[in-house]
Amino acid sequence: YLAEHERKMQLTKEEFKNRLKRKLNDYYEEDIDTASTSELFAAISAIVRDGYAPQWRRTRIAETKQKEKQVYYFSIEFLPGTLLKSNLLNLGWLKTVREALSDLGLDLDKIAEYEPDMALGNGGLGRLAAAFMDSLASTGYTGNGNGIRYKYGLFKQKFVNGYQRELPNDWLKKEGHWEVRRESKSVLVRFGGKVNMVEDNGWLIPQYEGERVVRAVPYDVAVVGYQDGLTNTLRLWDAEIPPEEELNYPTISDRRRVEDLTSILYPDDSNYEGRLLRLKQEYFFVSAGLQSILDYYITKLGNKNFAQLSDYVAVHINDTHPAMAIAELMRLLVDEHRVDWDTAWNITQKVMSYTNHTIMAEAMEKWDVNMMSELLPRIMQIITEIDRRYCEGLKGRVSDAVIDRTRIIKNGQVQMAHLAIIGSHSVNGVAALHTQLLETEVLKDFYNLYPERFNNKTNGITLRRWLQIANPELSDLLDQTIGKEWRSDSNKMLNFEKYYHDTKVLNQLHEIKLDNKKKLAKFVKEQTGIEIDPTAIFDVQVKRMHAYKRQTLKLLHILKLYQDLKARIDHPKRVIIFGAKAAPSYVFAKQIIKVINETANMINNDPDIHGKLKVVFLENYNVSLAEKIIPAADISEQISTTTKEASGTSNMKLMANGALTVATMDGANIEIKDAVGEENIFTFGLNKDQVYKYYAEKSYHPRKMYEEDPVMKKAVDALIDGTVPNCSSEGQALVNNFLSDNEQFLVLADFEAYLKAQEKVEQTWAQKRIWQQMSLVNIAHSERFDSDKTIERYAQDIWHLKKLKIEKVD
Ligand code: 26Q
Repeated sequence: YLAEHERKMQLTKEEFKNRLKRKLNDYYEEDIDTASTSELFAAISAIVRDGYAPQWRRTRIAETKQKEKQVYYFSIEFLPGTLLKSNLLNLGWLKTVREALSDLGLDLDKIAEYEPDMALGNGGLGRLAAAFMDSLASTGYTGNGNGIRYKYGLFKQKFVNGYQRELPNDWLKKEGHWEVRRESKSVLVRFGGKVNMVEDNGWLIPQYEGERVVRAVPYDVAVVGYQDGLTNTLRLWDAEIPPEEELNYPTISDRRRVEDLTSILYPDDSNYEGRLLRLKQEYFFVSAGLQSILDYYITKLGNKNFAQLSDYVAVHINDTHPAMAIAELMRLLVDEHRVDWDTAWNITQKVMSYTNHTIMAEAMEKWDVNMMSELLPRIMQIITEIDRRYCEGLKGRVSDAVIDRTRIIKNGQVQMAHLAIIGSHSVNGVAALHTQLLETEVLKDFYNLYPERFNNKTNGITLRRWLQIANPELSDLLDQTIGKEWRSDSNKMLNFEKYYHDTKVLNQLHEIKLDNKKKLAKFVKEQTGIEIDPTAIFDVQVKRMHAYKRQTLKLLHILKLYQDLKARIDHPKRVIIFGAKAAPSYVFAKQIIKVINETANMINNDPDIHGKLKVVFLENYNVSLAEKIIPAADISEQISTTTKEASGTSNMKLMANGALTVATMDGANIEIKDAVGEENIFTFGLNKDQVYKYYAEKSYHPRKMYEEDPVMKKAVDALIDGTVPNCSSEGQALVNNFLSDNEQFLVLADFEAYLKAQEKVEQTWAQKRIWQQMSLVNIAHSERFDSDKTIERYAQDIWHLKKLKIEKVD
């Protein structure tokens, strides 16, 4: 074990080498030159765990001693990616370990490749939760993550014949886990059965009959803060059969049902399906999390007065998936701890806060009342009572129509967003436009009722991962120009603008980008066999596959470029790079993948094109792949239908790495434009009023646009006239969609403007110096989207946290 003072002692290369030798010997009886990559990974990760253990303990001790308020971030998804390099970076060990390994003839990056991504999330929402965990620890707030330890992470994507195939992601099979099983902190979660309310000393308490009891066992993952930050905990729950209940699970299928609870992450992004297992998952981690919070409050803080709970505890609900936390906290307070309803409701509202991540109707969770009554009878009673009191409280004060529109239970369904808003003191959107749309459109009734609850918290990203880890060359350039302080104080990045006219720095920027593009080209060659030219424009769209994100608009642009090149109309060399998973049940998204793959195949093998255009669709886009692609991007495609992308976060990552953005005025793109100025971004497309006008007037007639614009018609027709081979039914599906008056995402309406924006891209590309200057401005201003700053705003405005002070040891 390590002595207390060792953390402070800077790890030397020699000391690291000694520890590595010892670990390899102890674990595997191997030496450095005989150990396999997996053994090296396991040994190094063990050294890292020893490295953060003292700070993890100190953080726990300081928490219970100082009793500062803590936030519990409840999220059904956490998407941290790999942890080895980020833990090394945050410990201040990255450079030393890299050099020590290199002395030994080993490559840290190769060893780090062994680690499977912790992919317990789909996309933006899960990645944001992981960034917030990192930022809470790094800024000194005690933040706890609460989620599910899925046995299988998000599926692995393969392409077979251009079609997406899904493979299981059995991430726990590999060695060197970061998690610690904490059996002593297990709690019981109850499902099903019947409830009877019986009187006990004048108190109505529930008696359960025939319910199933599941044991929730936490696995804790350390969240290592940067440098002198805290080491916080991400607590992920696994479901097991309680030892004392073994007899109640006689058959294999009974047992299987318990395992199933935490077996898979639902692979849906922005789409909701009312599946029973999903409802079980939601209640499972919510109940376990809240029970462990109250246990801590009572035993560790020695507090029995729940009226003060909100002075010590904030629970954050990440989208509606954990919204049952509101009913479950009521249940625990009223039934288990005998707090009267009004007091309990007061406490609950003060404790809870909620983030909305979408305005799309199909993503809004609604659970069937009958399903919920059967699975969670007491919770359903409590929600019914919350709803009854909500309606009663408003009766006569507002119109019946407003009550009807905003109540929780309607048409036999529980509206989870309504529960989340009614039970919280804070409701936030994730970018300025998104919050504005919540207030004026989607949630306007609620905004009129409770304007003080609404606030904006524009998303952020962790620059540590997206610059320091993913782009060390650019990070070194920042060090050499503006000094190293930007690494802990991102405001300093603004000083990079001072180099706007510095030819040497502009050239260095160019060289670094070229270098990153060469590395990606090598990777692309290995993965796909496709040769790409590092001097071409690398045009990147990486995000989930979804109609509203409009990868189809990019596809039409590709077809137009291809047709031009065939007709000997010249364009600068371009490589279009896609990364995108489709939800397995999302037929249209899968059709888009097939069509893009066939288009890529056609173009990449057409000798007429002379390699002027390449299309690369990389398989299995995830955090690790993002770390390879993003530093190599020249262009960032952020082309969602205005009003549909709540924020977006890949836009921020790409900007930080010097890519120039082609953007609709949607989500956080607007704030990127505000930060860099109109002249440093390529904007295009319908604005929000034009989009809403189409919807309100039902005046969208794309077929007319198609008939009247020969360029558009030619690009669209390529999908059905045999130009793009091997996908006639999928191509037809896309065209039918484009031409329908019901097409919600207005792809053709933005086509012409998009081409114009891309022409501007080409003109700018020809002016290398201007391009580098724009890139420099984008890098400098990415400081605005540092998730450390976002988390400071949550901590101050919503959670009311103070920073924890850890006694320095020397
Ligand atoms: C709900 C019910 C049942 C099954 C699945 C779901 C489900 C799962 C995931 C619904 C939605 C999601 C994910 C949503 C998401 O990632 N939204 C994105 O959040 C980002 C962070 O705020 C934003 O930047 C993106 O704009 C938003 O699309």
